[in-house]
Amino acid sequence: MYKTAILMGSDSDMPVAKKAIDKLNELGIPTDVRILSAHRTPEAVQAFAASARERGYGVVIAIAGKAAYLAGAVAAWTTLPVIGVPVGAQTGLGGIDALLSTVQMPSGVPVATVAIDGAENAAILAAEMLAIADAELANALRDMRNCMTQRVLAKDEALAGM
Ligand code: RP5
Repeated sequence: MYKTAILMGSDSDMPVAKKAIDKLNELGIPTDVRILSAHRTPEAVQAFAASARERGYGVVIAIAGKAAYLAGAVAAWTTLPVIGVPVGAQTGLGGIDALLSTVQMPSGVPVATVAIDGAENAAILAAEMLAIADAELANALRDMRNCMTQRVLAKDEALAGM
């Protein structure tokens, strides 16, 4: 199975990254987690991204806040799919800064951007990409979706009985 990489711009992004780590672990997807900053360690970002495919990664999740350049910087150095997670619901600008920095990639170098702090969805989207060529993972995703549906139906039923 391809590995997934979770990159975060700072250790302060860990509370958001944890949501992706937990979901990928739940799905049994091998995952490496790194702190790599587009601004503070640009050469390390380049080295990681340029060799990611040959080192067995299938998708990269890049998590960053403020002038969030990480996902775009990674995408510049690889043709692997890159999923960007803008961080910052708790900051002064509410993550709008990171959202716009991540989502507004110029044509030719895409970053698939999820919601502000939406790391769980980033993990699920990464799994869906890997499941294109992995029937067992596709089944796990279907089961996970079915469980979610059942939980919502149960809540609705409980509400109706009140
Ligand atoms: C970004 O700046 C990081 O991804 C983080 O979200 C934000 C703040 O970083 P710290 O100053 O907390 O290290 O590069």
